[in-house]
Amino acid sequence: MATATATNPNGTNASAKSAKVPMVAQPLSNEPAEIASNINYHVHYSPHFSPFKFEPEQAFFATAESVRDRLVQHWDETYLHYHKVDPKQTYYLSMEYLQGRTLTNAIGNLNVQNAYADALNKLGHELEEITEQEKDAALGNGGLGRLASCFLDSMATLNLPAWGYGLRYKYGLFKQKITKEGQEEVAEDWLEKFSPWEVVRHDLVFPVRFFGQVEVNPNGSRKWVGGEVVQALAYDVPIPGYKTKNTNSLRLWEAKASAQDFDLFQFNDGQYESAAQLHSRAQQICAVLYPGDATESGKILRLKQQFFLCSASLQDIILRFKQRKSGKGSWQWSEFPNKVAVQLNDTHPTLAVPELMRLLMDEEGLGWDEAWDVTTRTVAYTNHTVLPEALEKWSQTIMWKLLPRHMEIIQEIDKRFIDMVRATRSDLESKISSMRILDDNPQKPVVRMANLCVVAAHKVNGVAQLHSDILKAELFADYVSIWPNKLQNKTNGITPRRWLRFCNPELSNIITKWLKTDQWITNLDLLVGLRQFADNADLQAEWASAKMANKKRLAQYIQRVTGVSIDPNSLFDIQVKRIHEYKRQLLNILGAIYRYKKLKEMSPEERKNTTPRTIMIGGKAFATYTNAKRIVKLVNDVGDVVNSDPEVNSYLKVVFVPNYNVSVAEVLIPGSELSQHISTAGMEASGTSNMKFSLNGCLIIGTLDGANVEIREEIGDENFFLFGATADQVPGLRKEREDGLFKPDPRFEEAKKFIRSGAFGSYDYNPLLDSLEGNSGYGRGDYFLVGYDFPSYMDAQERADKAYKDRKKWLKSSILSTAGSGKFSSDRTISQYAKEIWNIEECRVP
Ligand code: F58
Repeated sequence: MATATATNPNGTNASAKSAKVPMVAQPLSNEPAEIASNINYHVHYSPHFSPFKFEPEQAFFATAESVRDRLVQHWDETYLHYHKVDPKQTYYLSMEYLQGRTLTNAIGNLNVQNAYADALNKLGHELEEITEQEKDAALGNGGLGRLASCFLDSMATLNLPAWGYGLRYKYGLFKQKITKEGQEEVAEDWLEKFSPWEVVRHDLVFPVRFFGQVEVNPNGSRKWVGGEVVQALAYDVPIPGYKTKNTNSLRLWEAKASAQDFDLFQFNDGQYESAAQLHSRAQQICAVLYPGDATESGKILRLKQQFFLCSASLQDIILRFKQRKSGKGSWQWSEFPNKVAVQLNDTHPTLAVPELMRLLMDEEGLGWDEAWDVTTRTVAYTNHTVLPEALEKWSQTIMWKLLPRHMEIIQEIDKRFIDMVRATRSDLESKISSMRILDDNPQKPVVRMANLCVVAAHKVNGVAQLHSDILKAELFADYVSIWPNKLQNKTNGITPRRWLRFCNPELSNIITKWLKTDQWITNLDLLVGLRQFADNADLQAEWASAKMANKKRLAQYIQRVTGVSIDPNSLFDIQVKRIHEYKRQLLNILGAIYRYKKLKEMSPEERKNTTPRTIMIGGKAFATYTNAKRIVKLVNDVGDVVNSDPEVNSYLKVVFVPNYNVSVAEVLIPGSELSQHISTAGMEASGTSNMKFSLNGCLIIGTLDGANVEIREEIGDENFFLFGATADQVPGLRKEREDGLFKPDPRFEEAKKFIRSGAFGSYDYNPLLDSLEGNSGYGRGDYFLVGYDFPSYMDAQERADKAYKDRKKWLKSSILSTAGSGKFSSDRTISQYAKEIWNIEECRVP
């Protein structure tokens, strides 16, 4: 028999070892030997590669398939149980999910890590190496997408009957390459081989129409006809809860055209492109996450994606409502909101509102009032931003073209809203034009999606207390005066499974040991129990050694991906998030530049008194966001100079971490000691990485913005390096700047001048630096207050340097950071949504 050999780092021959393990399907066994047999069964009977190959890649796919076996069992039981009990269910509609890898999380939630590690050993492999084979599922841009994924984990863990709906993009978020020019985007095909986690449901296909026209029937009813129709096909991904049978679904839609749409005659006539026109148009829909929308065709494509998600999901939801056991063909539509909650993750799925109205009226025959009552009692909306440029507005012209019936419905919602305000609130007359859904500005008529959401949703929420307060006081203030109870806060959270238990097993074991229970994994408030030991020398020693192990692992990673060697004894200072001017990576790097300059000016003796630091910055810039890309380039250029400067490079390193994603975060966060959350106050809705860092015992340097405010409240202000203007000062400070009253700190001027001197190469940084100059004008006048906050930022950094020297005190703060992070579990967030918005309850699979 020809046997391909695979040699793992231990030098064992995996193929030879696996040849001794029988190939038997034993999907549910917990015995390592039987799990090994089951993996081997998949290697041979679910083949995806040439026979007899058993390298880590093959081992990963076979392992994943064997894990999927047991997930399928739980999944089917969950489906049946929900069908039997028929509880109210939540459907979370999101254009984005940042799932990351699944294997570690799945075997962790199923509590079979050790059994799988042993099984893989029997097959000549190491679990850690196998998990590294998996590609991240990156169907999202950043915080909003990752939040959706944390929510799915919590919904399943809390045994809630709740599903996710999204799109199955072929190319998720781009891969970031760093070249001499700076960031380069490369398409990442996460499905290139295939995803072992998804299951295609060939029986779940729904037609989705675009373009066409509205036909009026003799009885006055209206129907959307013509245009192009593509099919939405369901791919389900199992979402296992932690140590529970409940396994929910993430349903991702894929767009397809049918065989009838293929023009065989044209094809045989050599007209290949036009023969398959609809097929290629269908393929475009799920081709990429967030297609560029600078052009009209890009805008239409993005709108198509949004509608595709909404229409397919709602048709599915309605079908399931009708198929309920208790429905028996005589369902009452007024019951729909008692069985269905639809949550809109930002405005991207807003079209769910007119689509539900259309389906109820035009397909199911309901009248306007009844359909509106059902829709508004069903739908709720989460806002994730106050940045005006990020509030979605769609051109009415494009909307009429693509979705004519929906525009009629939106017009009617708008009209009725105005009538209601006029009839009940004459005092708001002057506000109507800004509260309306349609902005009829003849230059550029648009639909304001956030306004449509607020009018149609029964609940609207912000994602941190400060953010929700700003929504109530500013963006949505006028609506609050009409519907005082509609606006809520739901402070974001993160799943403690992925973000502590699985990414940081060293620290998790210490926590479990000291708390004498591992219940904290599902009841994160128990972490407060660590407070009483914060000064304990034994705990501190264990804590420090876990941190050191994680720092060493991180240093190895940095060496591997950048070639830069960093010192695990230096202070590891990390800022990782999307690159955006409001997040102020520029403030960070200007601070680093100033630090470098001062180090250069010091004598060797003086340098010895400083706190050695490794500053790591990572994140992706939107492909078309020029200033963000210049920041990426600057960080890389500064790193090149600083890291190769023998005078100072044992006191300072600056590293740009390429291609930041969920898996990279899982290595960075456990090894962090200080992390930067330094947005201009009032601009970051919440932030969620701040919670991940804090949970892993990392101290925060930050502004009073987003969830930082609540984190600081929980962990204690003495454990937080606070600086900067507050949200309510910001408008006044901008005004002062416009009036020419701003006096820059000399340290700030010195840092900028140093860049302009060419110290970091010949790239032209003037356009970037000019954004910090002047008092007004587009892209000028330091809108994000980098200059204003610079001195207090530098002072806070100095406090951090000092604090790091007092080891005991630092460790105590680190322990207290973890101890105070209980509030930021997404289990808490989701319980609040379940109770205060969705009105759903646990439905545990026995
Ligand atoms: C983020 N929004 C917020 N949007 O910025 C962050 O403060 C918050 O913690 C997080 O949501 C979760 O609530 C966000 O990530 C996007 O990625 C948009 C997606 C669509 C294109 C524009 C960016």
